[in-house]
This record gives sequence, C-alpha cells and structure tokens, in this order.
Amino acid sequence: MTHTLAGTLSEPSGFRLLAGYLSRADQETLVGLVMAGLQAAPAFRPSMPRSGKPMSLMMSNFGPLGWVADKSGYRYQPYHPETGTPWPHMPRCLLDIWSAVSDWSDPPEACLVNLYGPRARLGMHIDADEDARDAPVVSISLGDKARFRLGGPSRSSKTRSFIVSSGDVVVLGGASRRFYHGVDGVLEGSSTLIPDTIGARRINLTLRRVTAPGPSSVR
Ligand code: MD3
Ligand code: FE
Repeated sequence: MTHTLAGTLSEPSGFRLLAGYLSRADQETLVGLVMAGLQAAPAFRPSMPRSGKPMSLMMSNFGPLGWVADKSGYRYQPYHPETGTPWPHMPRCLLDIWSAVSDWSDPPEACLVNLYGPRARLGMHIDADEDARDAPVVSISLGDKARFRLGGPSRSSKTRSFIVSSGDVVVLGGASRRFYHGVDGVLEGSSTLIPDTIGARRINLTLRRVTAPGPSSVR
C-alpha cells in the first residue's frame, strides 16, 4: 500500500500517530476485506467477564488467533466463539502494514476487528492478554472519527485525548504498549467510507502478536 506521512506524532513513550497513513483507495480495500471477513466470521458482541454485561461494540477477527471475551474471561482462541469456525486468514495487506510500521520481525497473529455503532465506546483498559508483552500493537482506524483517550501506566495517570480519523495508523510500542487507553465515542457522520450495510460507522483494526518468542530466539 502506498502512503503519505501527513502528520506523524512520535513520543518518547513509543506512541506514534501516523495521521493520514492510508490513502482513500487503501481504506476502501480494507473495508472490502472486512466485509468479506464478516461473511465468514460474523460480528459477535463480547461480554464482560464475571458480570456478563454486554459490550457496546461488536467484534470479529482475522488470523490464526482471535480475541474473545465472555463471562469466563478474556482470551485468544483460534475459532469463532459462536460458529466454532477458524477465523478468516489475515489479509496480506495487513501483514504489509505491520512490516512497514512496526519494528517486530514476527508477523501479527491476530487482527481484532472492532465495530462501533453510533453509541459504542470502549472504557479505559490495558491490553494484557498477549504473551508477547513487548510486541507493539498497530491500530488502523476506518470510517467515522473517534475520540481516543491515552493515559499512562496506572489508572490514575493523567490522560490526553486525540481525534483519530479514517486512514490513521497508530503504533503502540515501548512503554505506551502498557498504557491505559480507551475510546470516548464516535463522531457520527464524520466519514463516508463505510457502507450502511455493515451496521457500524467506525471500524478499528488492531494487529497483535500474541505468542511469545521461543527460547531459541534472540532479540
Ligand atoms: C494504547 N481499541 O481493541 S486502538 C482495543 O479504537 C482497543 O478500537 C481501540 O483499544 C479502538 O484494545 C483503540 C488503539 C490502541 C490499541 C492498543 C493499545 C491503543 C493502545 C495498547 C496500548 C496503548
Ligand atoms: Fe486496547
């Protein structure tokens, strides 16, 4: 995929916002791939462990592993929680984006697809279900803009918010990998990218390395 670096914000924490990284054509390609993926692996609504409270966003995955959440906990597993079918394969262009923006030689094993309707949000949390704790997470935003909130290593750390737009790529590496973050809300109607048939106004893709390197690997 071709790209421009319209506005790159890099921070000592390892947080990088590559604003305008993907062209409109690339964004359309990704939406098409997500639509195809959802045919094979329909969006499911995860629920909070213990309480069982449903989350406001819907999810699916690509790749050998997918992130799921239900009453028994959060985990990665190789099959869809409702259909029992393996997740659709990871599209090559996502592997290419990972290679271009991350410094991690192993490919991502999971692409979590987050689907935001008008009222969906994501509370502040740390991504901690990956054994590869030091591998970055790469996030791709598509469709409506969202207010993204980045905190720090503890729940009480001060937070800042950013607007993320369609085509922006965020690399969460270094210390920022273990920072609290969340999505306060979606700016409804701020993009024309996503067709109504998807039933979501914003799509966020996160590429993740899940398994830790084996004992023979040197890093
Ligand atoms: C900062 N998704 O799926 S992506 C998630 O827009 C998640 O759907 C949000 O947080 C979304 O877990 C935000 C950006 C992101 C992803 C992982 C991070 C920011 C992060 C890990 C550490 C710090
Ligand atoms: Fe997260």
